[in-house]
Amino acid sequence: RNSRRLTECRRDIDRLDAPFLAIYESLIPAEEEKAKQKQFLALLEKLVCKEWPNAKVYIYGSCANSFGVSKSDIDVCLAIDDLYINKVDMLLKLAEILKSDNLQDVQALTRARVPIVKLMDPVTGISCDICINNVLAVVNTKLLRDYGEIDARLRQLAFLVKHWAKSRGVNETYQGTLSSYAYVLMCIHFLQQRNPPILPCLQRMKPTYAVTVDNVECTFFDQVEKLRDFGARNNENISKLLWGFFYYWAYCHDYANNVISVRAGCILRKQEKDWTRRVGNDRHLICIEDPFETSHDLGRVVDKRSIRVLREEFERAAEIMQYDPNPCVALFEPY
Ligand code: 3AT
Ligand code: MG
Repeated sequence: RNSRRLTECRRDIDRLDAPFLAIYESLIPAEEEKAKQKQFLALLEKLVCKEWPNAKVYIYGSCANSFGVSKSDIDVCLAIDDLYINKVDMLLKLAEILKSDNLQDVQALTRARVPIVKLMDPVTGISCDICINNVLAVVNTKLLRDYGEIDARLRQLAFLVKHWAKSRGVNETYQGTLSSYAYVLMCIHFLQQRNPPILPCLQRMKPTYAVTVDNVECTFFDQVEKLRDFGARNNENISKLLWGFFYYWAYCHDYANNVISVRAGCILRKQEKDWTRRVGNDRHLICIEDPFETSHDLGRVVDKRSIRVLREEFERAAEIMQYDPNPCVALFEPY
């Protein structure tokens, strides 16, 4: 498999920097889009608070973690401090309220792993998923956003990786490939591992932020404005990093033994996590530890078929980054 392992980065890699940055910039949502999201959120808050005055409305996911490309769906979490709440009943009630306010395509998906209401706002064209009390997702959203503020290269890398994954059809958890959340964690881990590092490990620094959610203690250093120079000793640019990212996942990652961990800021062994064999549907064929729910492997959706698809795509991308005369086109070719 690795017989064509590359060794050194192509000489003209710097030439690719401007075109990759241009693609990154074309993916950033316009201010106008952000304003529409705010407008939509205000409407939602009004409708929710009428029925549940104690509920709080949070956005999480890519619209709040700074890794959202233009036209992303909004992920919303209703937080309600009531132990006896029945999520399914609440979602059904919510769906009713939203329908009667003329929102479109309102659907309650109450049997999903995370039950949600889906809808579309005809005024702004925004699609949205609403869940209840998924507060850990709100906290992991903050962790990602804080990492995003440390070094601009993380956002550039993550946008390009997500764009690649969507173009190549490997951002489909229903088909056994990885979530956007997993890809962003892979990018953070990768930048923690550069030499010199471009990102620190916020969860190993003195905590300045601490919450306990669903019995999980979430603590990390969040005064990221103090870390703006952290990656200054590393002057790798985005094209080199994108090349390195695919090179790592194509040829360097030890899929049989290793787990990547943003929490620990290093590679862990599958052995120490007891992720060495299939348990139920968790096959651990590519292991990405959730930063807070550490027993949770974000690669668990990946099966025997999809791991092949993923690794072939990493290899394809690595070869394009190394040899293709015009990688900015070939990399994102629709599959
Ligand atoms: P897109 O731009 O929508 O592709 P996203 O970051 O919004 O990217 P998702 O819509 O897949 O990603 O997920 C929304 C958020 O839900 C992201 C993260 O805060 C949380 N999340 C997603 N998958 C998991 C997971 N397996 N475990 C814990 N949190 C998750
Ligand atoms: Mg999303």
